[in-house]
Amino acid sequence: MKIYRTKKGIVLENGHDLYLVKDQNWDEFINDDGLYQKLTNIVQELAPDKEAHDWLANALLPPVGSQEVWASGVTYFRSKLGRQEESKDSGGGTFYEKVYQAERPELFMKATGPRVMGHMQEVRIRKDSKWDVPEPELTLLISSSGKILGYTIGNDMSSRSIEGENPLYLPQAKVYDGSTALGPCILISEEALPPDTSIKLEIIRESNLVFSDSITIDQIKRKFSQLVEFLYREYTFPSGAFLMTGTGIVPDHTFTLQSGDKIKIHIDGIGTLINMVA
Ligand code: DO4
Ligand code: MG
Repeated sequence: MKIYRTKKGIVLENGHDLYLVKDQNWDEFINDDGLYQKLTNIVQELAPDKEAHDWLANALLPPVGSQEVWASGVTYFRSKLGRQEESKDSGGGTFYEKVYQAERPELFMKATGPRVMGHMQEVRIRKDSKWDVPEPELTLLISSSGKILGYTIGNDMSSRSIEGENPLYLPQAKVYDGSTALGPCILISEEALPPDTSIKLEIIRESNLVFSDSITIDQIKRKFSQLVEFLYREYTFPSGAFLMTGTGIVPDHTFTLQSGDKIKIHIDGIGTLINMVA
């Protein structure tokens, strides 16, 4: 089952049916270890809203309230390689290899909820950056108790020139206005995603496909539960949290994003997140 945060309330999608749940506080609604069962009950009690198909696409909000969005780094081999290349003059050959192998994952704070862009909203490139990419990332919704409740699509917009110059510039490479997008919905599931779940990135420039690649989630080096365990070790999340799980797709060094590009990220079972570059 999928949930959407919209201007009219929370919309629940079950098969072809949509259900409008009004007057619910988003943070309280999603931060619930029994969320899947709650959705199952709603489907049994509420009649489908036939008109919701007509307005849903135009009423979408980013699927995040007051939750923080965190991100994982160097969880796929391709990310390790790409970062070693971009930082070879600043010693990246060793520290990215070390974090890829280490027990402790790289975790960083990406955005507070109100800063997150949603489906069809604009993301940004920093004005002081010369080399920029989107990072298409499966993103976990986690309750305040640390239970993985669901999955959404994340775009971890990144400046490769700033991160490559010095790893201590990571927060500036990663955290700026318009650097985070989530959506369009959250897949709520009691089951783990199938290992062959594919993440696909397409970048369209003036109607031409200028980049396309895909990866399956079984290529990730770490278990999602391990990432969550480290994130929650010494930090509390009163309304739950979102955790991006890292990118397995990195364009080669000749590619950089441009203003006007359209970024499409598709994840099997969840949907497609589209953002335009401002
Ligand atoms: O080490 C820097 C960030 C890595 C990252 O964002 C990723 O691997 O997705
Ligand atoms: Mg990333």
